[in-house]
Order: sequence, then C-alpha cells, then structure tokens
Amino acid sequence: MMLTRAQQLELFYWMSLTRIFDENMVALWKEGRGLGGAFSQRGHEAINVGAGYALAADDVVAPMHRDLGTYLLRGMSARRIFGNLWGRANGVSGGRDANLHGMGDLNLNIIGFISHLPHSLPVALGVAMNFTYRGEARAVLAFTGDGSSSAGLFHETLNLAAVCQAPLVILVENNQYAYSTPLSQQMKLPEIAARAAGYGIPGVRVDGNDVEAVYAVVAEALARARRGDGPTLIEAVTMRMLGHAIHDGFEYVPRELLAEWEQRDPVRLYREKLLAAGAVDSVELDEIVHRCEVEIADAIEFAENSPLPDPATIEVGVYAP
Ligand SMILES: Cc1ncc(C[n+]2csc(CCOP(=O)(O)OP(=O)(O)O)c2C)c(N)n1
Ligand SMILES: [Mg+2]
Repeated sequence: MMLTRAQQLELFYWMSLTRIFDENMVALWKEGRGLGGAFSQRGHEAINVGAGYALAADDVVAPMHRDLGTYLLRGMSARRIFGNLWGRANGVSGGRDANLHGMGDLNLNIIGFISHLPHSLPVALGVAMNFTYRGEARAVLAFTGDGSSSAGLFHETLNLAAVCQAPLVILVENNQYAYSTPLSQQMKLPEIAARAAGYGIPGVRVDGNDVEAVYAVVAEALARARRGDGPTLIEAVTMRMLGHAIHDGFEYVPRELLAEWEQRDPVRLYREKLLAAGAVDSVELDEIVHRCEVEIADAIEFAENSPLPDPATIEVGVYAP
C-alpha cells in the first residue's frame, strides 16, 4: 500500500502535533499547572496516528489513554482537548473529567474512554454488531493495552466477536508494561497476537514504531471487517517511554531498555525515513513542526482563558440526578 507524498506529510504532521501536545502537557503538569491526571503517550505516536489514519470517516473508534493522536486526527481539536484537561466548560466533557478519559464524541465517531480496563471492548463490539444487523459496511477499531489483554473481558469480547463475525479490529498497544508490571510477569506467551489463535481469528504483529507499517496492517484489517470477513487482533509493539502517568517516576524500568527504545523513537524514525527517500527536505519538515508548535501554544492559551463550568449545570448529563 503506497502512500502519496501528501499523505506522508500528513502522517508526519499528526505525529508531530501529538508529540508536541504531549511534551507541553507533561511540562505544564510538572510545573504544577495541570488539573487531573496526565498520561503521556510518548512512544505511541506511530500507533495512534497510523491506526487512526486508516479509519474511514464513518468507522467508529474506541481509543484509550495513550491515543491522543487518534483523537486529534479524528477532528477533536487541540483546543477542546486542552480544555478538557483543564476542566473547562468548552472541554470535551464540559469540565466533568479533567483527563484524557471521558472524551467521547459520537459526532466524530469516537466512543468515550472509560477508566475501567478493558471495558470499552464490549461496547465497541456492540457497535460493530449493530453495523452487521443494519447491513452497513462500517468497522470499529478498539484500542487496548498489553495488561488489559489479560483481563477477562478482552477474551470474552474476542470470542463473541469471532463467533458473530463482527466487523471489529482490536489493537493491543504492547508497550511492555502495565503500570509497573512487565509483560513477562503478567502473561506466559511472549506474543499477544498469538492469543488470536484461541478464538479462530487472524492475529497480526506489527512494529509499533513504524507509522506506515501500522497504517497498512490496520487498513487491511478494517477493509476485511467492512467486507464481512470478521475481526482481527493486532499487536503493535512499542515501549512506554515515560511513567504510567505523570506522578510515576518509573524507576522500575531499566534505563538501558529505555535508551535502546529511544534509538527507535517513532517520530524521529519517520522524519529520517522521509528525508532518506529524498522527496522532502528538512526545511519543509521543520515548517510542519513549527505549525504544530503554534497550534499547541494557541490551544493552551485558549484553554487557560476559557471558563470553568457554571455550577448551575452540575446535573446536566447526570443519568439520575
Ligand atoms: C479494571 C481496572 N483495574 C485497574 C485499573 C487501573 N489501571 C489503569 S491503567 C492500568 C495499567 C494498564 O496497562 P496496559 O493495559 O498495559 O495499558 P498501558 O497503560 O500500558 O497503555 C491499570 C492497572 C483500571 N483502570 N481498570
Ligand atoms: Mg501496557
């Protein structure tokens, strides 16, 4: 699947925007200026952008806490997301959840992320089965983590999705850790994609630091789902480059391991790949990065100057006030 030069520059733009958003978020939280929890997606850019880029406009996605790039490229603006992080009235959740959680917007075909893991998977499956019942050629992409892939609901979802031939793609972001637990201490299999065999569906392993590889694998799985050929399990292998959340100093991660993965930083790798191919020069890429810096600075200023929710609206959206 060959991408055009324009598409490649788009991928670079979304990865850069995600990285710069993330770096600013981390820096602001370290200054004590954040409100809720801050989960860095650093290292996940090739996954959340590559996979998100493969979605068709009317596909539905269920991202999780390291999928900032997917929200952004789905059309959720950096202003709205920073507004959410700072609990503002014009944030995605209207100031209800100062986090990367609770950012659902069905107008953008995004299922809101609920903290409990992996509870968005059966929700995503329900949406996928709905497409089948209606005879619509649409697919659902649901993200989950390596740790989450050992929870019961992951297995129940895969089993039912397989039996129902649901148009569902489950992408496990294997970032080697679930909080402080390394992969080897929470599952015996070295490869998460191998779990697909237990359910009779394809399992694919992909380099999660190669944005074009992730895009190709997810695009193929989504096309398969839309054709009515059923679900796919994808394992995208990467590394969580910071702590579980901002409060976590991740002393339990060997520094040599991080240094190894730093050599394979997905944003830098893509930049180098584009430059090596000769179709683009560094000036053009630097301009894109600069555009992203301006966009994020604007989003931060916008969120900072936005109002907190009106206390009179406290019951809005509450199911049983
Ligand atoms: C049911 C449940 N138990 C515990 C938690 C607390 N928790 C939040 S994230 C997390 C680790 C998840 O690890 P993984 O699935 O590998 O995703 P990652 O954070 O590494 O991207 C835990 C234990 C939770 N959110 N839900
Ligand atoms: Mg993990």
